[in-house]
Amino acid sequence: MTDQPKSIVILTGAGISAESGIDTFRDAGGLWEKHQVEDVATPEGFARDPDLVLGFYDLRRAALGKVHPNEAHRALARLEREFPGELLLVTQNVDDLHERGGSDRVLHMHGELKSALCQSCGIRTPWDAAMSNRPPCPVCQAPTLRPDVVWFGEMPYQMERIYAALSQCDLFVSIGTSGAVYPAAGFVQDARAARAATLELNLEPSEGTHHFTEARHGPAGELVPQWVDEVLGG
Ligand code: BJW
Repeated sequence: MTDQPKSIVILTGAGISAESGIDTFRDAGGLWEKHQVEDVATPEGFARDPDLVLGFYDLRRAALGKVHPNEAHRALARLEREFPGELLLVTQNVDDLHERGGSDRVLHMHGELKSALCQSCGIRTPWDAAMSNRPPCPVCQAPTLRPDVVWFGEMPYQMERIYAALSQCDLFVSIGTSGAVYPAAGFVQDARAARAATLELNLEPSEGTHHFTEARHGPAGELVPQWVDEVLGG
């Protein structure tokens, strides 16, 4: 690993929030064992059965009130405060635990549970309430709000900014993600094309673990604070 990185891109996935009590997607007992992905995480599933999809996200949004950030979220917030170089924190997670852990600059490439997207006027607006009761859009009043999350077949947010950061970073770190979903799963190769060092911090080897120059396996709540200590010099 680069001893003193100047520009770091961090990608987080569901594993970083697992120790906070939020289910991952693909682990045993994860969300995709309880729900069909094509029913709840595709535009086609939403068109077929909006009540099912709105209810699925209403439950997950409400559950955020019962969970708290863990040591891994807090360590990344400390890194944001104390690292003197460039840092981009990209999360695939739709929860708000990075923000509640103290990170001020988080790029949610797969959207956010606490945001609504109006299918009529296209506005994205902070949203903390249910949607299955079809509330009106605060801007155009149409009852056409959907969760502001990125489903399969949709374009993730801010890809230009992410690719620009990957092309200039000297360290890419992937935390708590299975490497099963693109384009995020390809970031390690994008970073390597830019000659960056690449580090995986995950409970177990991810699907793309062989692409990383270094991989450490264990719970994020232990690995991430240790790594942040190393970067900041103890
Ligand atoms: C711990 C831990 C602990 C546990 N400590 N670790 C064929 C080939 C290639 C690509 C495609 C293809 N067919 C279709 C595609 C594209 C498709 C795709 O990737 N499909 C795959 C199934 C193959 N992708 C898309 O459609 C995306 N859009 C797109 O590609 O647009 C075109 C484009 C073109 C060019 C450039 C850019 C774009 C959109 C993907 C949207 C994904 N949406 C979801 C739902 C979001 C809303 C919601 O939350 O409900 O995003 S799916 C779900 O998976 C969610 C997650 O963000 C995402 C990734 O999951 P994640 O975070 O990795 O979780 P898990 O559960 O998989 O893994 C958890 C990991 O943590 C595990 O490894 C554990 O071991 C570990 N862990 N506890 C540390 N304590």
